[in-house]
This record gives sequence, C-alpha cells and structure tokens, in this order.
Amino acid sequence: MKKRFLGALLSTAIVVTSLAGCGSAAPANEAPVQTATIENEETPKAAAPDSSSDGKLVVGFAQIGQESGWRDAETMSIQNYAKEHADEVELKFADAQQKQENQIKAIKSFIEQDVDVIGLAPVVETGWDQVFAEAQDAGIPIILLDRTADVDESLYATFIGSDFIEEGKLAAQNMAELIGKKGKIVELEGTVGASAATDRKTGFDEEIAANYPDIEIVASQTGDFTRAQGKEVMESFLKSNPDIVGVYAHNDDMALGAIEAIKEAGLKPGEDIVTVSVDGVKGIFEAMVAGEANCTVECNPLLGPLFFETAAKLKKGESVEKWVKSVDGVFTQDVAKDAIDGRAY
Ligand code: GYE
Repeated sequence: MKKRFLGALLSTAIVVTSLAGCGSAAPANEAPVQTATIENEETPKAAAPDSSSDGKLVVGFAQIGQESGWRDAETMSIQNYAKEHADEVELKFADAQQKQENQIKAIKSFIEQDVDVIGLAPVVETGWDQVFAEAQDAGIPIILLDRTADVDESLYATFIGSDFIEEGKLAAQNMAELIGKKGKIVELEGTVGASAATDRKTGFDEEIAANYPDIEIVASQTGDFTRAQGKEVMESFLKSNPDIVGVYAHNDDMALGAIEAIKEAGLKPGEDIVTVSVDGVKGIFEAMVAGEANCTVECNPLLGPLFFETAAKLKKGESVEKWVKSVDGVFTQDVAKDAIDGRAY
C-alpha cells in the first residue's frame, strides 16, 4: 500500500510510531511505552515512502491515554499483538492523553496515511460525527474499542466491548448483598461523558432504585477513572457523609484511591466501608486478598487479538457483528485468593 504522510499538511501534527518489528513483548502490567507525541511545528517526519507495510494489515489506533491500570493492560494487549504479528500487521498507535481533540487529530492523520482500518476508544460519547464521516468518505472502516460513541450506526463498523449497564446492575446486586440491603452509599463516577461511566451509573442507580428501597446513594461525583481523583473525591465524601457503609466506583483504580482515603480517615476499608468496583485489575485482587476491597465486576481489557482479527475481516470486506460483546465475571473477596494467580492483568 502506498503511504502519504501528513506532517506538512497540518501545523499541529500527531506523530505516530509504527510498532511493526519492534522489540519483545512486555508483561501486561508494565506501563505502556509512549508512542505518540504532539508536535507544534511543521515537520514532515518521514519523507521516504514506506514499503515495509506492503501487503500487511495497516491499523491506526487512537488510544485515550493512561488513566488506569485497565487502560495500560489494553494498550499492552494491542501493542504486544502487533509486535508478535509484525510480519502481518503494522500498528500506528497514538496516545491522546485524555483529550478528544488529540484523538480526532490522530484519526485525521490515519486517514491521511490511508490506513486499512482505524480503531479508537472514544474518550467521550459525543462529537465524532464529522471525523467518522471523513473516514467513511475515505473508505476506512472504524472499530470502536471498549467504549461506544453516540453516532449513527452507519458511521462505524463494530463496537468490541462490554455491556456497561449490565456491569452496573451486577455491581448493585453485589453491593446490596454486602451491606444487607440497607444503608447509605456513595458513588465514584468515571470520566464525564464517557459511555463506560454513563452506563455503569445508569445500570447501578436503576437497579438500586428498582429493588433496594433501603439503600440510599447519598453522593455521586466523578473521579475521572483515576486513582488520585478517586482518593480526593472519597476524602470529601467521608467528611460530609460520616455514616456511609459502602462505595461503588466505576473502576478499580478509583476504588483503590478510595481505600487509601478510608484508611487515612481511620476507618477499615472492606469492613467499615465496603467497596464494589469494575475492571478486575491485579491491584484490586491484592486489595481483596488483604481484606480491604470486597468485589469487582470484571471488564476484559485484553482486546488486542480480537481487535486485529476484526480489522483483518473488515479489510477483506467480510461482515462483522455490530457489537462483539465481552464475557465478564464477578469476583468477591472469598474467591480472590484462588483467582489472583490466574489473572492476566
Ligand atoms: O473500565 C476504566 C478505563 O473504557 C472500559 O476505561 C473502559 C474503562 C475502564 O479507564 O478503568
């Protein structure tokens, strides 16, 4: 495939690094390599035509950033697949550092480079119509990975990911069991406008409202899916709500931050205040084994292989399901010890 390079066309260019043929795979829990930078000058980075990707599946992926352990695991899954299949695939990976505008710039850059398929995890749900239409006009299919976008279905090929409403419901049922179906609880929300946050809140709040009249959600605020903000918001929750018995966090990282806040307030996480969160990362399993966390609803981040297999089908013009749903489990303290060694992320 003939490549065109964007650099000179944009005053602010995303420089993506091709991962085909890079070094050996790193373990899933290591921090991902930084593979994209934003440049504010007119610098065409690669002038020579790239013949190395001839015949390969060329995929651009616009990642959200590095907000959580879950995100790092997903990035490694994608990058490792590309490294291990360097003879068949070439990955152009951009880290948007939590900004939608950077994801849009990366997608435009992938369109300019005429990749075969574009993937992204949309940081928020809205604001994608125009750039997705540009990709469609260029004949490049879009795969939504792990978060949905609020656009017409015709603008993307498929969504690969979990049912976040179901995750929220499962979290609510487990919370109810843990607190004897009564008491005041608080909620740490994910990134405002992200499908994973909106739907995990809807699923949880509706399940509580419908089936557990004696449970009251006394506060609910965003912690942006990060451990630092989860801790900060939990600190303020604890000050204004001293009688809470549980915290529901839209991801494990925020729950881990909340656990720190609970300890610093002189209380016992896992006992005085129970935790239920989503993801199933190693850190929350360690906290469950230590008795400081109570339950996690799994959300599989190891989507790399499925992502590339789907991209290969799309390149060949084969049809794919509009939603390829991940199958996830629920883990509680009593099974954490046996399960922890088998966790891949
Ligand atoms: O749960 C959270 C991450 O989009 C499903 O994003 C993903 C979520 C995941 O930051 O930890």
